[in-house]
Amino acid sequence: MTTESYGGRRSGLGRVSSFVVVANRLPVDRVEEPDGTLTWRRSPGGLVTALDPVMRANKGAWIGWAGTTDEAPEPFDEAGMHLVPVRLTAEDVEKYYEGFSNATLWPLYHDVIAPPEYRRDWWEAYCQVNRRFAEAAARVAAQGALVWVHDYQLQLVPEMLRAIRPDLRIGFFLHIPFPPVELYARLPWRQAILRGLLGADLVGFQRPGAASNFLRLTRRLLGYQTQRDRVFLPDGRVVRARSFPISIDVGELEEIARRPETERRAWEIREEIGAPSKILLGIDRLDYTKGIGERIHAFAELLGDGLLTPEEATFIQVATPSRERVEQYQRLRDDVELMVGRVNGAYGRIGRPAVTYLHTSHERSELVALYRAADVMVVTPLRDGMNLVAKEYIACRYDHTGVLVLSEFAGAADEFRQAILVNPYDVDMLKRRLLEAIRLEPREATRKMRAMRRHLVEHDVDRWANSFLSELRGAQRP
Ligand code: ADQ
Repeated sequence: MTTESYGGRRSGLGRVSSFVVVANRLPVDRVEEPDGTLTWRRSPGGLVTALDPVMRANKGAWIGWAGTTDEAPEPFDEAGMHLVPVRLTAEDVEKYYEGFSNATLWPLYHDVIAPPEYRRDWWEAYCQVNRRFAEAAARVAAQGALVWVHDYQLQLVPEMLRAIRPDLRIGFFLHIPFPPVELYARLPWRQAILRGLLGADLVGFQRPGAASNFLRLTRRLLGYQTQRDRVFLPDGRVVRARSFPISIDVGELEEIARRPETERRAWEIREEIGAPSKILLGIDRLDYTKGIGERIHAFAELLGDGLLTPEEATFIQVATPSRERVEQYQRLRDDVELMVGRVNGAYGRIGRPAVTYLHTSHERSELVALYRAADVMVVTPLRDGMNLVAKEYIACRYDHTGVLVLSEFAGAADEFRQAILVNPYDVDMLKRRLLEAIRLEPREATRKMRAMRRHLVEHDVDRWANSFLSELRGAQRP
């Protein structure tokens, strides 16, 4: 990649970059300082960490929504990046983001765990907002630049951008699952979205199965020819589609995990919840795909059956607030909180809850202390693109202790066959796996954790970003 065009100008269009990321959100959050001034702080998200080295080396630009519905701020530089805010009105947020992205695509792509709603006005807003992002990218990208578009909110951007700027190399990465033909075919705008994605030179997925779903759909719904990971378009272009499993910054987490103050905090957490022999931990966005209710239900049955006592094991569930204006999420919160209340009413004691439930966001250091405190990490989504929490737990267990219970339906299950794998829909299996994890012999736990860490250390987030970008760079010149 070259940097020579950065800082240059394309007639009357302002600053341009040779590397451009397009994602729904900018990688910064607006914060108010104690003196009342408004500033930006880099958000803790994994994507910004992953792309940081490429962004700095190429003085990259990032196009995204700033998270408010006020007038979008002018482009600005922060944390070594050129940031270009895209404006969303309150109506855009309601229809493009909460509507089409999170109440149509999200449930459809996650196996229809919740019923998707198909509304034409949401689709129109999705098209309009995708066009706005594509136009912003077209203005910022230097001649021949590399543009990397992210996730389900922006699936039309590759095609729209290519129509304006055929000189660019365009990559797209989907962070969530891509559904099988039988489910995807329900989408009233199924062909338009496939065409949108095929505007890219390279389409990346978390799992090989998602890439094959996509390839099969281009044959079935568009009649295109495919060969292995390639799609042949009528205009002669060739698009590649394959899996690039995302990862995390292992070194950063391990460093925090090794700090004495982290160990102290982990010890404090154990004391504060009544010093149980085993701590089970769940950390998830409060989302119906994560299987939070299923795992608490299984844990409660184990207590009810007398197979576990709260002295032996307690559960900490961190459920990060998420999409709180979408109705399905409001209902989920009520259901989970009702369940936690019932379990604690039945099995908790004073100073010793059966389930400690936290509906809050936490500093990274506190999350790491929780990972250090947890004897068993319970990651049981009903469907998940990857699940970074599973990888974060493994990264923090530098001493090879701890047991991971992992859903077969998380992308991470492809990589961590040594985890205690479970079908979260099967409550009896979930109960058996939880017991197995709690009682796993330490030597066997160490053997499993060592193998999982070896894989993770070799496949960290730098490798993910580099492998995607080097393949994109090698894509056929437009
Ligand atoms: P998510 O569905 O958000 O991501 P996940 O991969 O687990 O799910 O990432 C969640 C992140 O949020 C983790 O880094 C975690 O540490 C952090 N987090 C969780 N609770 C928190 C809290 N209370 N406070 C602070 N941070 C918290 C989507 C897809 C996934 C895919 C990722 C990345 O749904 O399948 O793995 O993108 O591609």
